[in-house]
Amino acid sequence: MNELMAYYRCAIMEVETKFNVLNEEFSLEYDRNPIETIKTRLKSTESIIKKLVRRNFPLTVDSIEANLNDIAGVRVVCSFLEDIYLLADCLLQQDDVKLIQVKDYIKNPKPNGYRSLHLIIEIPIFLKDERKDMRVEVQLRTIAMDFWASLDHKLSYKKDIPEEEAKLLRQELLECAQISADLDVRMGEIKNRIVNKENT
Ligand code: 0O2
Repeated sequence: MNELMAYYRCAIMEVETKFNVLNEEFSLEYDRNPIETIKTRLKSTESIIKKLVRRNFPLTVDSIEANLNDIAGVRVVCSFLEDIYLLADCLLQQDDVKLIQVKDYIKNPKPNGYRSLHLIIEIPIFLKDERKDMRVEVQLRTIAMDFWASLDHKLSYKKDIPEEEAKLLRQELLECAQISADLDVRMGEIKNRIVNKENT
């Protein structure tokens, strides 16, 4: 288990570096950074066990590698919507990156209003005398989507809110998701108008 977790940590480092390289290149070429922040996390043993049990998978180390795609997580937060797809394309073009699954919760938001682009990718890590292909879940979202998701996360972990109140809060959050989606579009349009003015 310790070995497997170390491999996932290496995979996280590889993916984080790829995004840092892209950010650096964009900064040189266009004089702006598409990435605001990169957050990484390794799923805790407790969450791994819960997920295996929930999905009726065997509780073994091999089963973790075979059945779970989100042990290694990299979350990339961008200012603008278009940067999400630009970065995703740049990542997926790289010849050591294999796309396993795309979940586009921006084009198809979850019923609660959650939006983000999720990619499950496989990338190699090179050990002393072996190459291992590791799966990593990459979540790309805007600052507004991240802001929304962290509040939603807070609500879903608060178990002591009366159901009636929780229902109202979920409804409010759904409305805020729409407002923040509109804001993302408008901010992108303003940015493009500014860029176009600079270029004329
Ligand atoms: P944490 O703490 O972020 O790790 P799959 O993994 O594909 O078999 P799953 O788990 O439904 O199935 O995957 P999905 O839908 O791609 O979502 C996985 C992750 O996306 C979650 O991880 C969250 O990080 C985020 N996410 C998805 N839906 C929501 C949502 O409605 N609200 C918020 N705030 N985040 C969401 P974990 O493992 O749940 O948590």
